[in-house]
Amino acid sequence: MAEALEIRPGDTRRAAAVLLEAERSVTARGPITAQWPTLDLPGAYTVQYEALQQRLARGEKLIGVKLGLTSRAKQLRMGIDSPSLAWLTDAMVLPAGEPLPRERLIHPRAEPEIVFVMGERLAGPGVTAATALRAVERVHAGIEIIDSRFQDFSFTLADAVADNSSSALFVLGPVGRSPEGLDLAHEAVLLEVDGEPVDSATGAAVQGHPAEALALAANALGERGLALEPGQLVLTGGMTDAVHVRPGSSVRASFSTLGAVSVAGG
Ligand code: OOG
Ligand code: MG
Repeated sequence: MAEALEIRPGDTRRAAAVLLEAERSVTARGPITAQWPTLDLPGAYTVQYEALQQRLARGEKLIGVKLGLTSRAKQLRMGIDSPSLAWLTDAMVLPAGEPLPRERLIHPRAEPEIVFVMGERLAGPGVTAATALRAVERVHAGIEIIDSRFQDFSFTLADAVADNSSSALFVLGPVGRSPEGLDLAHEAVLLEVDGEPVDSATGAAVQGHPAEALALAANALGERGLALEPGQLVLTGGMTDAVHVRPGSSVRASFSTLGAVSVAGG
């Protein structure tokens, strides 16, 4: 089996397949860069895109993108100081109220995020936070469940990008609000584990304003000839550090105007 997991430098398809297999078999592994030390960021995005193609080929539907490492709290925790972009598919939706499917997860962590639902197509270059926000139809609270395929969440930026930024699941809050009249820099979140407050932040933690993260995504996609499409979701990145979701525990994110989202640890 160990031999079957070998990744040869330059073999993006194989790297993608190995990461998807780690996810399927719920088995953490060492970083890809240990086997492929010259894997750079463009190469990592190629692995990530290849993994998306493999997900789509097995029937998953593309539903949007997620930003990673957009807040200082997340960047400090992971020791990485630049944001990343990754893909969301319908297989990553955890319906509100459903407990975490623990048997499918290695070491899940939860993080509160502000989520946009696009009303219009959006692609760079030149997208600003203001133009980005005008393309948004609704804003939701969300909790992302991340689950790195790497042991101890230990990785370089290239590893994490190849691993679709530790994507696993996300829960969308039930309240969807028009961005007009919302002050997302001041939108606050209180994160609680089993009813105990553990962290808090405002939308300003995410690149100064979550719409800056959205603009970043649109510009990065535009550079690759891609775009955000109407109806797609954009997770703008963890506002606080992520917290472990232990069996039997529950995590709740209460937002000031976007409502609350909870996840039971299963
Ligand atoms: C990388 C995923 C980052 C976020 O919101 O910052 C991410 C990780 O922390 O494992 O989803
Ligand atoms: Mg996240």
